[in-house]
Amino acid sequence: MKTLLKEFCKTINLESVGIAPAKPYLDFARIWQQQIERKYNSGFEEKNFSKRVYPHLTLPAAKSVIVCLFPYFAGTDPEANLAKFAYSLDYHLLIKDKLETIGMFLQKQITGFQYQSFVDNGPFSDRYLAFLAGLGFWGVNNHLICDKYGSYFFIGYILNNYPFPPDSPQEKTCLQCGKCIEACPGQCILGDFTINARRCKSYLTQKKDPLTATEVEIIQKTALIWGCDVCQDVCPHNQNAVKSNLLEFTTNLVTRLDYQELKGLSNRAFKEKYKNRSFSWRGKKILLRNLEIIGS
Ligand code: B12
Ligand code: SF4
Ligand code: SF4
Repeated sequence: MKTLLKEFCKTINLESVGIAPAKPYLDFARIWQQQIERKYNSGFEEKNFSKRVYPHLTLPAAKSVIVCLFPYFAGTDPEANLAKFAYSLDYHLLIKDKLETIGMFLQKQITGFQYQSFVDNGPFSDRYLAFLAGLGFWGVNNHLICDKYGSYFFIGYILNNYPFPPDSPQEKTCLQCGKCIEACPGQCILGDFTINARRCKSYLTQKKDPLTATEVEIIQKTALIWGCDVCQDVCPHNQNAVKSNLLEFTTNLVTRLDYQELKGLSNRAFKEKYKNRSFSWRGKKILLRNLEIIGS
């Protein structure tokens, strides 16, 4: 069944697919507990600690997790003021669609197949699942990295009740060159494979509460008004990253927002125009605030 699954995934252009076990994620629990105690969590993560650790709380019959990588690198636009992960149509919608295609295929093959699919919004750490499924290795910059696509990929998964045999994690880590630590505008990469998310520019561009002077300074350090790519762009593992083979991520791109254009849109017109873009989830006001901070 695992071979059949992988063959099917290839027909929808998914090359990197692996299996993580549906057992308590105790290694992750230790790291997550430490991040909460140090107040280095962003607040965007799943709030229920037990749900992050015990898969059976989400799907009582869970036996395995199918994990897929979705490469999104489409080149770098030097004029961009959005981070690369936001260039395409909303990845949540694109990926959910593909995961549902896989789920429905398996429902036809396996009697009583139960599943739930997630991307970004699920209870677990997506990176940790992809690590367990053997799809990549840890970077000091916090990313999960793979040989072909570097770290420019999203992670989606299908928690399910079929006992697909798990894959083995990779034993290597990133080159540990330290370039990301040096270049990070928030100086928040701690060197032990974790970050202080509350100083991460990506977080600050999404933060709705008022910003402190230090937070404004962090945002001003680079030109992006949504997200941050510095720790990926400087990473040697991304220097030869291959362009995404998924057309959804290389076409219909928006790389830049214009202050005057945005200011001229009513909230309704903004929603209508950008509702299918991931950068719209915090609303027009936050994007305008960031454009004002950057001064572009
Ligand atoms: C909250 C969140 C954020 C927050 C906090 C990020 C953070 N690093 O914690 C903010 C807003 C800052 C953010 C920013 C970004 N995010 Co984000 N985010 C998430 C989210 C929703 C939860 C992450 C989380 O739980 N963090 C808590 C920490 C402790 O967990 P973690 O980062 O998942 O993984 C750590 C542990 O697993 C630990 N670990 C566990 N086991 C082990 C074992 C060993 C041996 C080691 C060494 C480490 C280790 O190491 C990891 C690093 O600390 C996930 C989706 C999801 N549900 O998982 C996406 C996710 C992590 N984000 C993603 C992306 C693309 C980004 C950005 C690149 C977007 C951008 N361009 O601006 C940046 C990158 C910033 C960075 N350096 O991490 C992708 C990452 C894909 C990848 N290749 O790694 C994810 C997985 C979404 C997805 N499904 O594709 N994000
Ligand atoms: S820049 Fe260097 S230290 Fe940072 S993740 Fe890449 S290889 Fe690791
Ligand atoms: S995304 Fe930017 S601010 Fe966040 S850790 Fe990476 S370089 Fe630092």
